[in-house]
Amino acid sequence: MSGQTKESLQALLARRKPGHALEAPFYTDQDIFDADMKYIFGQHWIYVGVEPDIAEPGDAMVVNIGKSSVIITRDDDGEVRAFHNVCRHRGARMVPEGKTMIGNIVCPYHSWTYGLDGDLKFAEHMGEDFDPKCRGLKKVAIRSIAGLIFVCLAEEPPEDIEDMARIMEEYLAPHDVRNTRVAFESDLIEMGNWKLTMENNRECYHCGANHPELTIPLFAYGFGYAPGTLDDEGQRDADRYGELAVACHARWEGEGLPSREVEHLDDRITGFRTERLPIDRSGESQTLDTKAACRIPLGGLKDKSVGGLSFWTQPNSWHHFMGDHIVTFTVLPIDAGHTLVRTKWLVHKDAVEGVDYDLQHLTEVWQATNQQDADLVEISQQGADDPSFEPGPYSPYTEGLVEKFSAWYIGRMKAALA
Ligand code: 3BY
Ligand code: FES
Ligand code: FE
Repeated sequence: MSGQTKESLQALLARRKPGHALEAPFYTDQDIFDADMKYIFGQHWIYVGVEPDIAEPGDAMVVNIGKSSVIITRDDDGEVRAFHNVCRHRGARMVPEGKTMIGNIVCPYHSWTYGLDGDLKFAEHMGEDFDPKCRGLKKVAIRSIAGLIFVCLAEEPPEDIEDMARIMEEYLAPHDVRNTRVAFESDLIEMGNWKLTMENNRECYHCGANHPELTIPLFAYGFGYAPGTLDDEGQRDADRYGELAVACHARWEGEGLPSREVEHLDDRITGFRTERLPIDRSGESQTLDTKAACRIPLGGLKDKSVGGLSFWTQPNSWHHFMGDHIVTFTVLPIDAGHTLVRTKWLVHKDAVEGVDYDLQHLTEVWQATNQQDADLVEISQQGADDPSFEPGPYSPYTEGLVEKFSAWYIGRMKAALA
């Protein structure tokens, strides 16, 4: 980054008005996008997928984080490992994006061959002085939390992921992520900056007007509302939600299911929040009829109505863990105005499509919701691109978590540039 760019970014960061959307360049400017990739996606723990993506030794998944490409694999001892997808000879990209099975990692260019531990095992014609021990693949830090895979591109990754791990291992254990299977996966390219995708995810102010499917199982009132302003029906619903949440939390915790809110969104490097939220009607799952989509419960859960354990991380993920299935979302920036949202639906590993679950029943709520959110992100970006754009205020009642995302982002960028 040029000195001038750094100074103007520092000035923008310094004058950010708390409680307001960010200024337009944060959503539109290529230099700021490059800084986001360097300081946010290059230095924090990034959620990339689940252990069931690479269930067996030799399974590999390549995830691109900006210009960095990472090979995530399971070695012969069953350990998950991550390497930069850059050949140590002349740098060729070795494995294309997506999932595959590999015995070794073989570079297509001159056939240098690496083991699943990253060691260089074979390189022809390199002469006597050549030391293969110095040419192993560069490692990327990897941490699996109860089967959710996070990687960090930094040389010294933030150590506070261990605080998140300690809490989340306990919350996630009942859903036994490692014994699930990816039943369906979708990649949706949103026509907007990644921060608009994240801001949109952190509120349900827009849910009532935009998510007819999601608001069947999910209570929008669980994400805040201005007291004393609802009509009679709205107030009844909000009160019902409040009472249900208290009763459910007590019941679930009595059953050994951690449920109460834990929130460290803007006071940690590795910011996160979790809470088990009640589901409306039958209480079972985030489906159109609120009934479990899959007949086989996760992790041997006996109680069908365990709500949805939600887990949100900074900078790039959110997840919903129910009794019968899991929906997990990864946000991967493409450029200043485009963002990939990768969604995976997980069911018990023994569940058979058409027998234990119907794919449409399993996926229809979030397929519809994702498209609605993509449309909202697109119109947000159009506004940010408009010369008349001026950052407006967040609602103190329904957009408190959006503020926490933006405040975290501004704080992390300031720290990186200091
Ligand atoms: O998926 C989430 O994180 C929820 C549901 C809708 C908006 N958001 C707060
Ligand atoms: Fe990979 Fe030459 S660049 S073997
Ligand atoms: Fe939404």
